[in-house]
Amino acid sequence: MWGIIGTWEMALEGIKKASSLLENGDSAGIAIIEAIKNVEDNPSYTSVGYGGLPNENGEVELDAAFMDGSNLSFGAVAGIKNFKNPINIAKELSKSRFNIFLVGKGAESFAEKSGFEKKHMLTLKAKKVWEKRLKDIKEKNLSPYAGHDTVGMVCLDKYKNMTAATSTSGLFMKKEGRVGDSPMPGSGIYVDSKIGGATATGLGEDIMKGCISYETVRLMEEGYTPQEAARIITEKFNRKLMDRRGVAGAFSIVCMNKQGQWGVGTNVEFPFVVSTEIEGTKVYMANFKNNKTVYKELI
Ligand code: SD4
Repeated sequence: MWGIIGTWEMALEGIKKASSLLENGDSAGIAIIEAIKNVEDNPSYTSVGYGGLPNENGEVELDAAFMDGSNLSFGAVAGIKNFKNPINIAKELSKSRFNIFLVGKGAESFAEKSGFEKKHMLTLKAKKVWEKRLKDIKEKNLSPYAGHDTVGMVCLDKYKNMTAATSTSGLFMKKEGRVGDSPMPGSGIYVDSKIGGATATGLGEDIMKGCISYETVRLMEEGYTPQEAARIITEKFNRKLMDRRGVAGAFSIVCMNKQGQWGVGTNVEFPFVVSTEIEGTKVYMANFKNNKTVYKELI
């Protein structure tokens, strides 16, 4: 049995590619990286990799993480500039015993020394959006932070190994050096091949307060199905944020267990993509209705 689940519709092409790799017997490590790279390389997606929206200074700073659920190896970069595929660098770091999570200049010099491909990641389109937002913030008193999507995936291969990976440009108009949940183990990403994996997307500042990827995996370990685990964590955490802070940022989780069963939890409208050996590739739309996650297949 193989399977892969990913956040947002932008994951579709990459997931299709990963599915054929998994079907042909490639590993979850290889398949997930191909899927994430597909999103990083597409300039029409303005929240991941090339074409990602910049920070308030107009610079694209990227976060990415990779986790191997078989040995719990983890690697991540944050706030990295001018490298084409941050996910490749995160995967490389996951092979090390020490220094597995590098930020900013340190991440860049590691990437340069290791020979990773450099690229100026700000597209003309992203620059125009940034310029317009600067103007709107000044003239219309608009919030600078609206609009942000991370690609996160969890993958299971035929050999029962699981991986998880994330890649994002983070919050549009973020402060220089700001890091979200996506590269943080337990918050934006977690996987254990003996249980399952989860990944989150949404407002990193809030997601970090609940370590919701780890919590979802923990509930699966306790015997909950992925759908129950994702739903319970989402409802509980949303309530907690509302009770304690009076406000809850948008967040969503997707997860998969070691049998290839999957789940979704969200407090907003949230499309996601799943492909398994049994059900093929499908796009779903999840929603938060009466404090519960509901979802349906998109045609
Ligand atoms: C962050 N969680 O940096 C990311 C952004 C995101 O949907 O996923 N948005 O906070």
